[in-house]
This record gives sequence, structure tokens and C-alpha cells, in this order.
Amino acid sequence: MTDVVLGSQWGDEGKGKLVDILCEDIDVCARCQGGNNAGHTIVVGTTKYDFHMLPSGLVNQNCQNLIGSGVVVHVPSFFEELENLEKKGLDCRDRLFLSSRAHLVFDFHQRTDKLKEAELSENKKSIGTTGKGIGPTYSTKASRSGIRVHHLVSDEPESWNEFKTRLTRLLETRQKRYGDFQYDLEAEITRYAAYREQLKPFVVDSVAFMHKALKENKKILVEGANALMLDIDFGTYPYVTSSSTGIGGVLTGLGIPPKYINNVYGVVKAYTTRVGEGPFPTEQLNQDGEKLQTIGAEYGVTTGRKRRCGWLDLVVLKYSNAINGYTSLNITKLDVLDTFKEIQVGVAYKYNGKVLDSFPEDLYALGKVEVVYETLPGWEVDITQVKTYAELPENAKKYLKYIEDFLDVPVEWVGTGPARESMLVKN
Ligand code: 2SA
Ligand code: GDP
Ligand code: MG
Repeated sequence: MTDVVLGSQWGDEGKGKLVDILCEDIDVCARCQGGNNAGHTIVVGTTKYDFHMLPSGLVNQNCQNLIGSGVVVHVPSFFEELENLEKKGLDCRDRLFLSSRAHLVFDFHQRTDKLKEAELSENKKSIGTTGKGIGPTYSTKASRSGIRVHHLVSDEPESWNEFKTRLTRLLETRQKRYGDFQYDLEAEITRYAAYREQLKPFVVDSVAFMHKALKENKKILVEGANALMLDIDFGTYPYVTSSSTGIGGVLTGLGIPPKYINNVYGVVKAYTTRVGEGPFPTEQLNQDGEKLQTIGAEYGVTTGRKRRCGWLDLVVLKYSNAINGYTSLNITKLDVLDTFKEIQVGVAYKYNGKVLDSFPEDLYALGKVEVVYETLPGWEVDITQVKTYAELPENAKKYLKYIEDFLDVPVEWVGTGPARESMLVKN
């Protein structure tokens, strides 16, 4: 059966840590969407692993890892990340597989990502992307001019010719659109000719790979990247990433039937953060926000950007749960709230004096909503040393119960620190 870990807010909820813990008992960990814009941190003892594109299951030596068809792959970064993990002592090569159908990110995608952001910034409308070429690559994919892994590694000579023709055409159209930026096409082709051989051992037909794993009753865990509010359809468009970050992306990105999906774990930070531009109704541009940012060490894993911080938004979570259907929740970073005397929780949005039924799609309307808050008492106790759920302070339990009741979804795990051990299991 297949379980899924998904981000329920705007990302960086702590998905990597849950994936790592679950992978102790998992045969295959699979990424289904996004690229090296994901930043998942795992702390094991004194070692910190930063994952960007590779699946977090690599930390567990018995776990196989698949990069699925819906992922976009920058080959130089693939090898860089792999080598960094190897330097930290992880033996990864025989356990890492890459879908032949995944699309490739080239350096010019990253260049145009930044050029487009610069253009948008003239009207103060930049998205605040990670600059990793994610949007431009999904654009070329959707416009059917993209280049896939099989074009690169296939033994068919026509396929390699197709690779070169497509690369040339893509570059020409980008240069037409963004001006003739310097790009050494010949050098790029030579570089990729070398990657052909290096990448081949990792490449699989991921449909056959997943089908076999499912038929053999292997335990599969899907590692969602980014989060629901950054979803291309359901997020705060256009301030979103360019993939399907919800449950839909799991099926389309891996090519597996829905009947195999078992649990869908929603990872929920005990407050809310967002990196990049875009609406954020419960953002606290005050001392509370600064305190969350400092105590929570809220900096982007991929870009090092400061994350914007605010209170937990249950309107967001209700919407996110309506789409993803969480079977249980992992509330993370509860320890970050330890020193707050009172904690606020957004429970409704009022627009023109009326309470909205759901999360609005129109950003102008969203910009005008008034958030209705409920104030809950803090616990003012250091919970980082607490070893069981039962030992949590009563007010911390009340906070968790409030979330459970509001969403009608049980809390299964509670994070009390970055380390693997700092995860309380309820029941
Ligand atoms: P992109 O680069 O096209 O995907 O950016 C579009 C928007 O999606 C947001 N986004 C993210 N938000 C949170 N975390 C992300 N990963 C890194 C991390 C981010 C970092 O884990 O810390 O290091 O800054 C991530 N990736 C994309 C992005 O901020 C844009 O709003
Ligand atoms: P992801 O993108 O969802 O995997 O999350 P990130 O790794 O980008 O960001 C989460 C950050 O919080 C990382 O630095 C984690 O080590 C850290 N973290 C995860 N869970 C907890 C927790 O329960 N408490 C604290 N204090 N930090 C946590
Ligand atoms: Mg992250």
C-alpha cells in the first residue's frame, strides 16, 4: 500500500522529518512533483541533511528511492546533491531511481526564471521564486517543447538528435523572448553528452517500477514537496509553484491508481510561514511574527531567505483538508510556541462583513478579508524534553484538540524539536 506525506500550508512544515521517521519501515520512497525547489531538512544525531530534489528516504539504508515522472530534474544539481549525501556517509547509488519520463531543467530555464522575476518586479509583481527554473520547465513541458530524461539517455540515435534539436529550439525561443542572453549551446551539448552515460544507471521506466512494487505489496511512501497553498490550481495563484502539490499530483506524477492510496498524512506547522510573495492573511508583521521567525529559525533551506511568519490559519487548513483528505495530521514545531502567553488561531475570514464559506480564489478579495481569531492560552513550559504525548502540558493538549475538532481529523504525531527523537506519537 501507499501512504502519502503532504504539506498542508505554504511549505516548510517539516515534511522531511516525518518522511525520514516513516522510512524506517518503508521499501520505496517516491517524489512525484516539484524539483530542486524543495528544501527538506533531516537531523540525525549531529548530522543535518538538506534535501532539495532527491527523496528523503535516502537517509534509511534499506529504502529504495524514486524520482517520479512529475518531477523536473536539473541534472548537474542531481549529481551535486548525490555527492553531498555521499560525503556525509550515505551509500545511495544502488537505491536511487529516476523516471525516464521526468522533464529536464536546463541552466537557461533557471536564467529565464530570474529574468522573468526581474521583469515582474518592475510592477512589484514578482512571485519570489527559488530561481531554480521550475516555472519555465513546467511551461515548456505543458507547451510540448520540453526535453525528457529518455531523450538524453536513450540508445536510439534519433532520440539524441531530438535532444539536440529541441535544446537548440528551446534556447532560440528563450533568447527571442528575453533578449540574446549569453549561452554556449555547444558547450551545453558536450556537457550533456557526458551526463548521458553517468545518468543511465539511475533511469527506470517508473510505471513498471511502481507497478511491480505495488504488486509485490511493497510499502511505499510518497514525499510531497512544497504544499497545497502553492498548488498550481488550488494555491494562491499566481503566487504558487508550477506543479500539483496536492493529492492529485501524487497520482499524475507517479502514474499509480488511486485504489492503492492508503493514508494521507497532512503536515501542519503549529503556526504558519510563507517564503516568497503572495497573500498571507494571518501574517504577523510585528513582535509576534519576529518571535516566531527567530525561535522557529525560519530560513529557506534552498535559498536561505527569511520566512514570513504568522498565526495558525484554520481556514487554510480546512480548505487544504477538503482537497487532500488527510487521514491524520503531524503537528510540527509545537515547541516554537512554548514561550507565548497567549496563542491566536485564525478561525474564519470576513469579507464585506460576511463570513466566507471557503478560501477565496480572488486575491483582491483575499487582500480585504478580516481574519477572525480565537485566542487560546499558552502553556509557557519547555516541551522539548517531553517524551510522551501524555506528558504534554494541558494547554498544549487543548491547542492540539482545538485543531483536531475544527478539522475533524486526528492528530497522530507532534513535533517538539528538529531531531528524529523529538516526535511524540499520540495513542
Ligand atoms: P518556484 O521556485 O517557482 O517553485 O517558486 C514559486 C513559489 O513557491 C514557493 N516555494 C517554496 N516555498 C517554501 N519552501 C520552498 N522550498 C525551499 C525551502 C524554499 C527556500 O524548503 O525552504 O529555500 O527559499 C519552496 N519552493 C518554492 C516560492 O517561495 C514561491 O512563492
Ligand atoms: P519541509 O520542507 O516541509 O521538509 O520543511 P523544512 O525542512 O524546509 O523546514 C522545517 C524546519 O523545521 C527544518 O529546519 C527542520 O529541521 C525543523 N523542524 C522540523 N520539525 C520540527 C519541530 O517539531 N520543532 C522544531 N523546533 N523544528 C522542527
Ligand atoms: Mg522546505
